[in-house]
Amino acid sequence: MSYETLLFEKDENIAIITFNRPDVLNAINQQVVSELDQALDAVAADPEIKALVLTGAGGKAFVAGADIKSMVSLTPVEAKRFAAAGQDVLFKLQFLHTPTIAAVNGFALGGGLEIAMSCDFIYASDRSKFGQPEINLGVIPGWGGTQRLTRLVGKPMAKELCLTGAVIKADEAKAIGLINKVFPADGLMTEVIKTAKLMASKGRVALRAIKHSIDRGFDMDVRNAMAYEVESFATCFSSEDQKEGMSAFLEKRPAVFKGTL
Ligand code: CO8
Repeated sequence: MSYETLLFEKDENIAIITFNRPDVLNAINQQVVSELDQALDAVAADPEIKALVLTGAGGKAFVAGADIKSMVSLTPVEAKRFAAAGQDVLFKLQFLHTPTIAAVNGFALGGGLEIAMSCDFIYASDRSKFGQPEINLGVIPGWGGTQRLTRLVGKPMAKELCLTGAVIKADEAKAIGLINKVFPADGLMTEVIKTAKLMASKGRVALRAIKHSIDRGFDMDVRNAMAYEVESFATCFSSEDQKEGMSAFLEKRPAVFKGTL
């Protein structure tokens, strides 16, 4: 599969998708949305891939948002279609079975922040900047910003960011719980890949069960969420990985997970 707006590479058992429109700070148009959709399908279909990293080309931006040039003359119907298509792809990203990290290496604004928030967590360079500046364009976030941001940082902070369009630096983003870790720019990818490979060394069934238990459980009442966790826990016991993980512990050797049921 070849892409015009993305780079897709594999490094052992992790995949790296790089948004690759540096001339426009990797802004997202319809082509990027559909290529990202295809790339996520490719990740889901590849049994070797056990973790995914998303990042941006050019050193200045992760993604500076939806492409404003391609949005300026949208009708309400077209805007609805563009927003819905983006949301569908970001649900696909959020509910991918493999763990995902957003490696934010510059601006993550508007749709860019919405993509990063659809990953399991965000690592960022100390030069990164985050915001939902749609208010400055006379619109609102349309790819989940009002919802994912609120769930990550709480209502007052999400409202402040969306209502003012303020752009915050990496240290502030970390302080409000939007991102997990901040690294010097030249060390970001090394740290991201190290963490992706650490996750990829674990059992596939348990990785998937943890992701879905946290993501789906978060949207349920606590009793149903706990029941979902019980079912997910039990499912792990049908896997070779559970037998290998526990046997390895008892035999005092490192576990070698094969990811088979
Ligand atoms: N769309 C299109 N082009 C962009 C975008 C963008 N989002 N961001 C930057 N560019 C282009 C610039 O136009 C410029 O192009 P050119 O060289 O041809 O003039 C090039 O990238 C470099 O940008 P700047 O010269 O502006 O670089 P600066 O370092 O001066 O500024 C900023 C960087 C602060 C990031 C600035 O470019 C900026 O403010 N960009 C726009 C950020 C923004 O408003 N993002 C939100 C967009 S709206 C959105 O994401 C909604 C998502 C939901 C969609 C729902 C669908 C209906």
